[in-house]
Amino acid sequence: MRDANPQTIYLKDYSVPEYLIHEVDLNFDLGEEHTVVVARLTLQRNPQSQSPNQELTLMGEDLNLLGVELDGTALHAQQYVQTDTSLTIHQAPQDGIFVLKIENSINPKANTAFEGLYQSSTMLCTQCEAEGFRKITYFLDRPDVMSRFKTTLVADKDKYPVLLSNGNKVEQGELAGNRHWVSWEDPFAKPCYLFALVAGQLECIEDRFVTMSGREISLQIYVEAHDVDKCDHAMQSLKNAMRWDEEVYGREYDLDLYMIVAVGHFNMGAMENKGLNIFNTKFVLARPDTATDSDYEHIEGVIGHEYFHNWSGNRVTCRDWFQLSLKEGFTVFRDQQFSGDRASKAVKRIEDVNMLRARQFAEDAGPLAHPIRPEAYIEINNFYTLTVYEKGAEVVRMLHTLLGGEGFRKGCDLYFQRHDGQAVTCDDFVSAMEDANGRDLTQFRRWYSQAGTPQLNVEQHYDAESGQLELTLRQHCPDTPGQTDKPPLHIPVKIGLLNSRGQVELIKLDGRPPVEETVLELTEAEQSFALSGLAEQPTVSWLRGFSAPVIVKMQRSLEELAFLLSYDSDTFNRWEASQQLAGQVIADLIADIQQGRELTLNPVIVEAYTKLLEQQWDDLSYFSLLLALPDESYLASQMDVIDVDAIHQAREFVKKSLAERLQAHFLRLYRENHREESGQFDAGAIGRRRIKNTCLHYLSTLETGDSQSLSLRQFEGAANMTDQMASLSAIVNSRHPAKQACLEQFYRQWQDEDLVIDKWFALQASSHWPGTFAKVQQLLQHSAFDMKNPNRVRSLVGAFSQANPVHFHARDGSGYHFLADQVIALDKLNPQVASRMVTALTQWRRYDDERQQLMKAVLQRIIDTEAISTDVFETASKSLA
Ligand code: B3K
Ligand code: ZN
Repeated sequence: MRDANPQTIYLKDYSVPEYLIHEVDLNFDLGEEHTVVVARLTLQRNPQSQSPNQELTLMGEDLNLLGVELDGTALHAQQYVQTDTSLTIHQAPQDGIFVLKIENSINPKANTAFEGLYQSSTMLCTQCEAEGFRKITYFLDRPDVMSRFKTTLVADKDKYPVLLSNGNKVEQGELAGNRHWVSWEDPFAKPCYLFALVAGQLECIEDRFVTMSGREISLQIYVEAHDVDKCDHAMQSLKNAMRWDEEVYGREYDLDLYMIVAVGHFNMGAMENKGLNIFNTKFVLARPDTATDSDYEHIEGVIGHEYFHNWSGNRVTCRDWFQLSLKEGFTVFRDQQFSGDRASKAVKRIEDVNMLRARQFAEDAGPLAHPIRPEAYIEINNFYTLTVYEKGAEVVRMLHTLLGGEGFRKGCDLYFQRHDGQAVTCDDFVSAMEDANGRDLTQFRRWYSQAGTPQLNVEQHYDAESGQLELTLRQHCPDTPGQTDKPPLHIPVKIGLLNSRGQVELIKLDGRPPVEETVLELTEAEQSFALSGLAEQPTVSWLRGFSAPVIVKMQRSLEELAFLLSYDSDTFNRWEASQQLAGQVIADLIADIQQGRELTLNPVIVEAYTKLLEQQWDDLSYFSLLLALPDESYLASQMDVIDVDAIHQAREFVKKSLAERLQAHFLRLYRENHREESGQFDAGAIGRRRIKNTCLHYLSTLETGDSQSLSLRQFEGAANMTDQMASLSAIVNSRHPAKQACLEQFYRQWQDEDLVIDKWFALQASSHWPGTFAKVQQLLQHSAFDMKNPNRVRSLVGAFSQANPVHFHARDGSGYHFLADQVIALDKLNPQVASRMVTALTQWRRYDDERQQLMKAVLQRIIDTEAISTDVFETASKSLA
């Protein structure tokens, strides 16, 4: 391991900083291989610190120290001590303000980990969250140290004509030798993780936004010249997000300038640096012919997410990294609400829950399970997880459900008012919700400290004589690493009732006025609720809108599911019924495959689908979700021992059988909705494309001449990327004579568009067609593959290991060895991304013995690799533990 003794950091050890940094004055003399940083820090001993320590220890990594001055006097070597990770000043002043000047140099080009200052194509940019600022200069790199930053950038005028940092541009000038400089000042105190700088040859797209109080904000998106035609959607999304946050949360933007820069090399999606967001190009650039409808939606979602951070994250930030969900869970909830309001609420909720259940539930049930507020970590970058983000958002959503929209808004207002300019905790957030609403949320707080997905058993007992329905709920949270015997949680369970004709039956509970739906607040391990005045036994629609991140354990017959699929007025539960119905049909077929029985399709699903296909639908995106079979990953989560091959075979069998039986319907729907149109990003056009492409995928399983020419015609005539990708995917995942030719044609057409070529890699890497593994190995040697580019790595190695269960889990272990080889190679360049790739192996306990052994062996091989990073070490060793 690179660090022989990786240190674990504990939440319980938190103490306030010993020093505060009020002002930071930074000067960068920029060069790709040699950048000199001069930092003038105005410090003071923190009056709140009880520590007797008289030394000042700053964090710093990979820095070349050139000199230190204290209040204008150079310190000599005995007055400070340097280690690989720190700089300690002996006898730092204990009273009053003092100024420390530190000069150091760094090499951005050698920085392939993309943390700190690094090079992406011809530009220089930064990524500081969580702990990247210490790779720029020595600092108190912790979020509860908040400072006002002034930054001056000096660089060659031709190489770096654009020089950006946080806040407002205050001055600029020319220097000898074709150099220039620009100074920036950010009036808001911030933690250093929100610092950013960008230098490069960039084009700027400009617009403006007038805030609710009438202030005019300049909006700027910076991209490389060849991408200026792909920024309109991002700009519109930004304006939509700004308006939405005013209307829904009453939050206004605070600086006069909002900048977004798109960079091609980025470890994640985007970063909310104050006034200067830095984005992965994937979440900015879109043109109808280069980006799919989903890309358009994701761009709007991520632009919104980073914008919303300006309040939930920047104005009010985290006290320490254990509180990460304070800003991330809340901001994900906000971006989910935003996207739901912009398009279809029903579709957005289903997509979010689908992802949560397929991926976060697996994380919560595996060796890496942790609460949304973790208690210990080795490498904080490993804790930007589905749990902190997605489950964190569900926890905030439950507060919204329990307090109601208005109560939740009151809580948010109080939170922002009380803590503006502070670094606070998850507890502070819940306290604001309590105080604004006069509610006691003591028990609710357990959601922050308890890991694992709770299971809910529900039972109902109807008494015809009294007309009473008794609902009994039992909750249980399984053991997770380090946590057993968990006390009950406060769970909001939203329900509705349907009578035998499928109509709404009113709920009468505890003498309250009858309502169409209600939230049962489950707080005990077991609790009953009595509903009265029911002339017949109703059907209960449980956990409407997925009101809590739990697993409901109950048996429903296929007939009951078909009934709910036809009549449930809750759009989420109606979809849920479709998933459970198809899931049960597939589960029976899996058992047939495992026992060598012949496969026949249960007619219940054909009937249910026929009914759906015969109805008229307004929201075609929602309709296409009702027709989509559950993902293989979701089906896997339902099995005790995951049988990837049987899951795949059973699901394909259902898909093909449905296509055979319902061919005429699918073809009609396809024809009704197919247009050779350039992409129009509105709900109607997106819905048409979704339903049409869903039909195309069913039809392509038939592998008839007709179905093959249908996909080929769509591929050749496609004037938007959604249609082009959908048809190419149908072709690649079937026995199509034009497969190779289409792949080559696509590559030739798009070879200059990196994001489209990423799709080309990902589509081939996730294909279930035989021969995919050999193809993936070939693609690794392709001239367009680049291990140094995280998007490319994710599109090949990530797609193969995380979105291709049949081939990744090949019985001979070839997929596992392949992944281990790539992780080990990538770790030398980019530990953060390498560590993410390891998570494909984390669920090893869920597979059969043979696969378990193979997966364990490669995890061990990764751990035993010389000089493996602490990032990868933590993920791999905790996976094995
Ligand atoms: N806050 C960043 C994530 C930083 C990840 C550091 N490893 C993006 C976001 O969640 O908005
Ligand atoms: Zn975020």
